[in-house]
Amino acid sequence: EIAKWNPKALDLWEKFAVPENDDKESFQSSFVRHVTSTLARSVYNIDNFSAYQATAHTVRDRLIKRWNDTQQAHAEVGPKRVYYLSLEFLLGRSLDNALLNLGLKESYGEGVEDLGFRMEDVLDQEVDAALGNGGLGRLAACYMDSLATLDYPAWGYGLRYTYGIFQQRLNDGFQVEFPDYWLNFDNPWELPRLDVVIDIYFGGSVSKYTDNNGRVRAIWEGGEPIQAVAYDVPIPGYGTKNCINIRLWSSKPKRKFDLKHFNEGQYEKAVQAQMEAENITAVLYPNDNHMVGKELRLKQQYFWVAASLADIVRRFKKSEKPISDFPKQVAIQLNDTHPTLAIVELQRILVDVEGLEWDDAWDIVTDTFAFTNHTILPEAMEKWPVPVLTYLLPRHMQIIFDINLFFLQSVEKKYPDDRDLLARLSIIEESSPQFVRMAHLAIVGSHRVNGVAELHSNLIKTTIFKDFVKFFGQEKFQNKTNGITPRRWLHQANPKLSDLITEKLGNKDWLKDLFKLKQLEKYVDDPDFKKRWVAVKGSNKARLADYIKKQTGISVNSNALFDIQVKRIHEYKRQFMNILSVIHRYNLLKKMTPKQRKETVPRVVIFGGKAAPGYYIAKLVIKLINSVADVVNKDLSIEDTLKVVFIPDYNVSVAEIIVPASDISQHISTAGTEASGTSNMKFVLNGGLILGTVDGANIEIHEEIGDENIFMFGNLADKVEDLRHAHRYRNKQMDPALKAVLDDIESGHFGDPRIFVPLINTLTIGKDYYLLSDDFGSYLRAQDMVDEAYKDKDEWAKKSILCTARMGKFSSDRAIKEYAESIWNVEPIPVEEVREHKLHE
Ligand code: 7GP
Repeated sequence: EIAKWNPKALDLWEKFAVPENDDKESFQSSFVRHVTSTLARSVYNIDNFSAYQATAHTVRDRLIKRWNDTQQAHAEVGPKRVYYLSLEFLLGRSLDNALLNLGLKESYGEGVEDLGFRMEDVLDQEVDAALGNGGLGRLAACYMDSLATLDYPAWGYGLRYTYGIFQQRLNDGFQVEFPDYWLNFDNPWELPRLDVVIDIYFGGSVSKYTDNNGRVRAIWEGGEPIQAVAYDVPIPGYGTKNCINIRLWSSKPKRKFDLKHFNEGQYEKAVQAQMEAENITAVLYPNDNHMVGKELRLKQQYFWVAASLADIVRRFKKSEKPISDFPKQVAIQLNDTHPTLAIVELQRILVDVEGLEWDDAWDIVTDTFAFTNHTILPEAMEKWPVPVLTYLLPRHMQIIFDINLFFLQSVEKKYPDDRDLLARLSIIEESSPQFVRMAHLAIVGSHRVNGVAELHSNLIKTTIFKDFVKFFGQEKFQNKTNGITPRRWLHQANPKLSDLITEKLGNKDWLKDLFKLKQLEKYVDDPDFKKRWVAVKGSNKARLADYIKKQTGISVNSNALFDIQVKRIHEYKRQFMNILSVIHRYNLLKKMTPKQRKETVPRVVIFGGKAAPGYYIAKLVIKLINSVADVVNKDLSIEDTLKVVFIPDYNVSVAEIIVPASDISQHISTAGTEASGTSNMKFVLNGGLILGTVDGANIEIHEEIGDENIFMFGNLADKVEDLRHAHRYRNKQMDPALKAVLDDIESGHFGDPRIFVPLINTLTIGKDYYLLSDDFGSYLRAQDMVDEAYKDKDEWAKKSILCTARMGKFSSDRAIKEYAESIWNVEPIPVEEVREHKLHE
């Protein structure tokens, strides 16, 4: 207010504002100031890590400015906001990304060099923010980048885990897990909001009372509160001043100390409550595509959605609009079923706290929420025991029963006497104990439900959610094919290719409109361009070869075909089939004459990925890969025609080195099991071809890039059930090539074969659920086609260019626009325009 009234003060505020158009010098002055004042160091005791911190703090200052301006603009306009609720945000590193999105990379790079450092080394000091498992968490991060870039008034809500996804190391070829204590040093990418604190209750009891209008109402009085403290993570858009927010909640005890116990001399008991409160956000559950029914996980979920909803409702109330306007101001997207309790919590707030009638409240709730499903794997479907919910959240359990009752009554009305239908649709599974089916609750409480690729969206409509489609109709069920951000996955990860593209297209517009890459097609037959394209790929392969040497000690030939499969280790993703085909290849190479070997294409087969700590079979796959690598890499007789590498601790920043370096990457899930996949998009965008099954987004990538530029194989999704049936009841013959490979393992060729018995049993006793045997033959044939195609370097280069050129569809910008237009109904709010407008007022 003072600034407004006093022009002199206003001038001062302007003069000393954080600079908007930064240059080398303003960077250096801020850098030195942060070294001196923030880090308490000097030129005599500063290392690369301190240089990283000083640079990060300088960028942080700029981010905070933009973040504030953005929030202020939103507050002025009062638009409908979208809230993305995700239990995982797999952000990776922030410094490089922020420098590029803010357009500061060049000036700061020069600035830091003058001061005696190399930007590359500085960037390399940062630890990943690894608050996610895999696809679902990384998708959330890409979506936040697009929401910011497209100027949408959006917020992310998540948890600030003290321990992110574990670090993976190898011991004798076995995975061992180490805690990821990522907050060991200060984290410049968050703003602690110790003033934004919300009390969260568990347990307690529900009582009934009669209100002034004579209606019976419920009131929940929870037990001891736990505090949710907000930590805000600014997310800058590319080429815009907008900077949005991810709000992560951290748990802490409300009362510091239990005085009663303390006075009784029970010190341990006194601190116990404190520790239990802090436990809630201590650790990310390390399971991908798999539900583990731990009570602490359920507490995490409620803690997070209750804090987020309290925050959202508080912000809505500031607008002073009537509560019936809530869905006009608020869209909430549920990233899978993890935040489903938000539906129940909003209903509770509207009915119990705001005093609305049930039906009016329920209309608001369903108009507000939309739900994305990310998997059809049965073991990933969330369900919670009714008894556990009843004692942790007694009022919520009542509300769930009421939601179910009213829902089933409406089903009964439309389809009288179809009791099987009622049982199939019910939110409650009538087992003993009973369970709450979270996906059912999410569907009933949302106005839109979507899958993440065409095939997946069709499959959920015809399988797991079939009865819901029958009841609610088709319109409620949509497809939103996933996308990835080209800023991180091309511009940042592959600077050489980005420069080449920008030079050819004449500007960087393609980074905001990825369909512009189409213009590259003009140059597919330009020999000079092709040569440069191939040189970029070569240098990215050399960079990866260096990384492999450093991490594993293995030397690989960068002229070989780089064949990569990096993703979480899971039976449905079939890394097992890949390593079995490597053994097959190795045995062929050994039988060849030197002349024949000379004519074959040398390969480096690269694996990476974490197995959930309790996933025994997945861990055996890692061990088998390493055992095969040990034998193959030592065998001089095959003359460097084959190398096998397992890169440890695959994560986002490692992916940024791996993705630009592929010739071929593998996406070989059993048809119908991989909902979409997103790394497939990243590899192809970087000019890598793919070898894949007819599954997930592979299908749409194929549609875009054309038959000649992709290697597809395997049985189709609609055959899977019949094939499984045949394995179960007809003792299907195993593919002979596969049988030979298994015999080779059992002979002890790759170390003590007893270790691998349970793994091999999945194909025999286990009836080969993921159909390796059925796809093995066509997989080997597809591999041969890859080898053949790679021999024609010129044609391969052409394919590579066409891959990149045709990836426009897979930008997360396209995906986010589709969500905004057909689910959320939100509009962009460009901060700069709002500020201009204000100046003219
Ligand atoms: C993954 C899917 O497995 C992957 O195919 C998809 O690309 C990704 O989500 C993003 O949509 N699912 C998970 O990561 C997961 O854990 C269960 O889903 C909740």
